[in-house]
Amino acid sequence: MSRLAVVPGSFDPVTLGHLDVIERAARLFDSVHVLVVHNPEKPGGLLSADERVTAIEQAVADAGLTGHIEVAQWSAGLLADYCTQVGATALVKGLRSHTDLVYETPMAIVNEHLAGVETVFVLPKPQNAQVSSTLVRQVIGLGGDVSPYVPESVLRAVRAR
Ligand code: COD
Repeated sequence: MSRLAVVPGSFDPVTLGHLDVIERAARLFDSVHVLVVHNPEKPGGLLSADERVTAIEQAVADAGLTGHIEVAQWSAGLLADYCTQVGATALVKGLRSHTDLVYETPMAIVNEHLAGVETVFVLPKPQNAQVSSTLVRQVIGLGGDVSPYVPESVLRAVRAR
């Protein structure tokens, strides 16, 4: 049986930490949907949903990960409903610290309850563990260099603005 996993996030913008998680998910599952989800707790932002999708698609291609990875977006409600709609059996999320685990645990329990979907947590490489989209947005906003933290596709999207 073919196993599909969803890697959800705000991805504003996608970082090398996110890519680390996506690569691990791609190694563990037959196919992966990277899902740009509207997070009402994080309004506004750097890139539009379409720009986030494009940046992820290009980063995945640049990393040679094409084949069994699709990038999509979802703003129609519960993440659990997307998983049911596409037949995903797992969500893959990254843990940077115990704070992420505290934030993610209730969502993992509710998603299992709502859709029977398991949440699989993966740890990034140490050099990616401190990277966050929030940090990247702050550095960009203050005119700094984010090239150590994001894929080339994000640098292109920011330059194009
Ligand atoms: N290393 C490893 N993992 C990382 C890194 C890094 N450097 N940076 C981010 N991550 C992980 C995060 O821990 C998270 O798992 C994922 O990548 C996405 O991160 P973000 O910041 O892009 O996205 P968030 O945290 O805003 O998450 C948005 C979601 C929509 C995924 C989240 O809010 C969610 O799961 N919502 C569920 C909506 C829902 O259905 N709610 C009802 C019941 S749960």
